[in-house]
Amino acid sequence: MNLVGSDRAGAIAVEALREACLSAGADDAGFATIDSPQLGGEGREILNRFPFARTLISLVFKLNRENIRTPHRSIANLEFHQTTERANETARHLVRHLESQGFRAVNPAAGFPMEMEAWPGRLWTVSHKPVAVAAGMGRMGLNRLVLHPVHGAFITLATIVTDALVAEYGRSLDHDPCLECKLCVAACPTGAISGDGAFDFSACYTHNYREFMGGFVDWAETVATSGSARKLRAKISDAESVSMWQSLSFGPNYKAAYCMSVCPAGEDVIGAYRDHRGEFVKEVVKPLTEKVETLYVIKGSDAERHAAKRFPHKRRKTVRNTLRPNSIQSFLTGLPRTFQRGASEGLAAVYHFEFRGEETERATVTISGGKLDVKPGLVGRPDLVLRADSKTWIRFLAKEIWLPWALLRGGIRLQGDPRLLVAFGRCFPG
Ligand code: B12
Ligand code: SF4
Repeated sequence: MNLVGSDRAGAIAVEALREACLSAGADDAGFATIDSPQLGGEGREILNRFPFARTLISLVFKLNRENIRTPHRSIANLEFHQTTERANETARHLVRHLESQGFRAVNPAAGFPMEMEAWPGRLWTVSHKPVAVAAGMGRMGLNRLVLHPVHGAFITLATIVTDALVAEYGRSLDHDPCLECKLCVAACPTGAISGDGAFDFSACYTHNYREFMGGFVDWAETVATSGSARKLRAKISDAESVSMWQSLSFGPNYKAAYCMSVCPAGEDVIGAYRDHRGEFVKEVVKPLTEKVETLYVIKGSDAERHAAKRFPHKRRKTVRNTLRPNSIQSFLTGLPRTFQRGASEGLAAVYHFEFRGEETERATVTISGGKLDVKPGLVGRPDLVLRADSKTWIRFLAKEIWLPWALLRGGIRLQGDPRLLVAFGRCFPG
């Protein structure tokens, strides 16, 4: 299909490009200009990586619902992997088509591989959700997934970044598909989704991504430190090790995605929920909430407490937090991802951090009313001042050195009530 100069200004006509996307295999497609205010900071992120970017093509791929909803993880994971494969293949095919017509274009991965060298920071090159929203493909639901007006949460997203111009860009969806039914809140086994819109990244990531990235690091460290096969088996069952093997050989297995499975949003999905709510809960929600399975949680986390209270029939297994900062910068940017608002209850304190040595940095961390605020520089009156050699602090967080030792050697110094440091630690368990 010829795309070049489909209109007089040299821009591709919307219908021609949409048709190309659908016939390549996408179930829906929309277009956002790189200047769209709806992209927030994502437009700048994309331009930093792809300075030629002018248009973002958002591609939507429908997931087969029952495959995702079943409590049998092998079926759900095959559906995720195959649809992601299809997304990558379709996007790659379209990039070839655009390139053959003289445009520059790239298709960042729908999921993996990612830029692992950036660990534990931002690993992905393009964030598909804000692009999809800016292109009018859906809106963010309470479950933090983009809800498509027809397919609801049951979609995989991909993005093509190109220098082609499109004659008309998508407008944001005029209605919100989220019903605020809060089934996603009720179904999440680790309490990652809150009714007030807060998302506990660490809770979702620790359980759902047990056989990805950091979960693998925890598994490998347990193997390395167990000392004998018998001691290893006491910590990791054979079933867990063969599951890890399966993930390494066939593609990593997500442990849940229940927030997607139970979501009734979307024209094609809503019927069963609207007409027979009780049946819907019995057939779709209950098999997941009642499933006996292992939940991976960090000791002392809000997820551990939530799982014990809401899902006492599910086994809880405590694991390490592997989102370990490797620099002061990643320590500060990572705090919001590991902050546990439940564990912070009753704490109201201002912390001043002053780092010296390899990295010099000053920051103010305020914890109050279950909220965390991180600001550069020293702001307000501190309740505790922590001055530390940057390397010592990072090694202390990685549990490579002991706090009393660091205090004795002067690598870390405190001014104020030391119990406030213990309280700080409780807010970031693991
Ligand atoms: C990081 C990520 C995650 C993280 C964080 C999720 C989140 N809410 O952002 C985790 C591991 C928890 C995760 C889980 C899942 N994800 Co995910 N994920 C991504 C990824 C790579 C980027 C997400 C993103 O841009 N967020 C947007 C920013 C604006 O969100 P934010 O809330 O401000 O910031 C969060 C992240 O930035 C994250 N973060 C920040 N720094 C770092 C550093 C590291 C190392 C990591 C891991 C995360 C991280 O923490 C923040 C707090 O939530 C995209 C793929 C992509 N390239 O876009 C898929 C994607 C968003 N995920 C997707 C899916 C399907 C899932 C799961 C259902 C996986 C599954 N099969 O079980 C769950 C659902 C969880 C949920 N309800 O959100 C789909 C969503 C489709 C849709 N309908 O919207 C995407 C778009 C993949 C795809 N190609 O389709 N995911
Ligand atoms: S499950 Fe209900 S509340 Fe959660 S995102 Fe879907 S429609 Fe919204």
